[in-house]
Amino acid sequence: MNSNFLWGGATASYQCEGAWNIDDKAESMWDHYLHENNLENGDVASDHYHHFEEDIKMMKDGGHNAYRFSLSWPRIIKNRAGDINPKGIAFYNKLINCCLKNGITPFVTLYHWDLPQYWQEVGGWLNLDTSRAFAHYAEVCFEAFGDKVKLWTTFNEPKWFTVNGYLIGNYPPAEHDLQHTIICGFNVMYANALAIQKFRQGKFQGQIGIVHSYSPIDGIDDTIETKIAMRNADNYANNWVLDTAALGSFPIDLLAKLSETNDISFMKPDLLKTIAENKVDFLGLNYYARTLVKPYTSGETKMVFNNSGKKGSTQMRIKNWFEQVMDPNSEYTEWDTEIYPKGLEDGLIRAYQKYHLPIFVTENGVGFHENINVNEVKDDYRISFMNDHINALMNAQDKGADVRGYFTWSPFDLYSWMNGVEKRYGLVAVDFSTLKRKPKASYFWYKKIINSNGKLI
Ligand code: BGP
Repeated sequence: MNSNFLWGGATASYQCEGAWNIDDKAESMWDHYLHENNLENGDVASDHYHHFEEDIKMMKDGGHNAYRFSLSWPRIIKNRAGDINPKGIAFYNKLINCCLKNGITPFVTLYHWDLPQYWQEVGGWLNLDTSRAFAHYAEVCFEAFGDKVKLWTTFNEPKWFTVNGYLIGNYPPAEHDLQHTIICGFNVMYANALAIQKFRQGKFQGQIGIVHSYSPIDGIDDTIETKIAMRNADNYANNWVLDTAALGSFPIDLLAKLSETNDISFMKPDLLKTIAENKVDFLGLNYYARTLVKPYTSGETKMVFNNSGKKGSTQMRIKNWFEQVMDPNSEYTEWDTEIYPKGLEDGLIRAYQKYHLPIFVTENGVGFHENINVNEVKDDYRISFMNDHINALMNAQDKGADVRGYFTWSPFDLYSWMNGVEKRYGLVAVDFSTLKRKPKASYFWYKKIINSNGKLI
């Protein structure tokens, strides 16, 4: 492992900060949606807003040399006019300074899903003004923090929040509408390009990338039908984000297939030109699992995600595209996530061979129900998961992939989008009633791995 390799953990503002209405923060679409529907929310979450010094100290003591976190747009920009909230800027300055003081490289995500509600009210990502406003917000952040932050990413997982928000209906605004899914996806990729344009025009130092929820595609056999299904699945799951961000254009066969059923005339030439001209410097890949597919046989599109932690409820079939299958020989978590480290190795090699860009594994981890009322949580399952995935990363490096960092999701317990505080991912346990922190066994294990720079894997 190169001595500059980044070892750390990743979080998202909404999932850990709490302080949802403090210091003039505006409401986010998640605040609004969860309050309105009376669902478990992140009003307090891990209260990182008031505990960040303790959390960062814990990272430092755990050997981390980097921290991936996101900035909250509604904490920084007050309204649609674009007015800046100085208290929001002050908070993130404190957080970034704390990282630097502890020898931790800040790795900053501009958008991890907490859209300001004042933009959602005028159509959110269906409105191109939101894309333009995102570029303004990005520029405010580059100017405010650019002297200290050198690694930026625009969006966390455009595919995941677009599909969950507009197709599956799990996330706000909870729609089931393919046309809106396509418009949202396009406007987000356009916003990504606009933010990169601001970064280049302002001659800010450092690098800018995007984070993708990467699910490498495997097929059940080698038939031509399965290969077509794999290509459809890859276009659906990966290519519309990665090709567009890294190569500057949407896959042609994807656009052709979409235009059979939908109107894509809103993808105007001037917008496509901006996308083509503003590409990323690196890729952030979040890896949880691969997708194993077979050809579509029959039935309407059906997408059900396991939000209950009860095995066997996941289903994904896209009419005339592909169907997802579970591998009877694989192990799955209670949330139906396949535990498949080889997918990370394969995926890193495929992504590097296709895009020739540096890659950071920006999230990798596993969620469990855990009893934290013990002296130390003995999370051997997490240790074995991380061990096997870091090993897979190193195999990919050995085979030539330029992988520059690994961020575990998550350095401490936080709020999970659909499962609240039930589904724990952290290396440090958080008692959500007292907000006390306590390292789990995986924290000490990760520290040894980092201190050996991966040699102990
Ligand atoms: C990723 C998101 C994270 C995080 C993680 C685990 O897709 O970027 O924000 O939540 O998944 O997901 P969950 O909490 O739903 O299990």
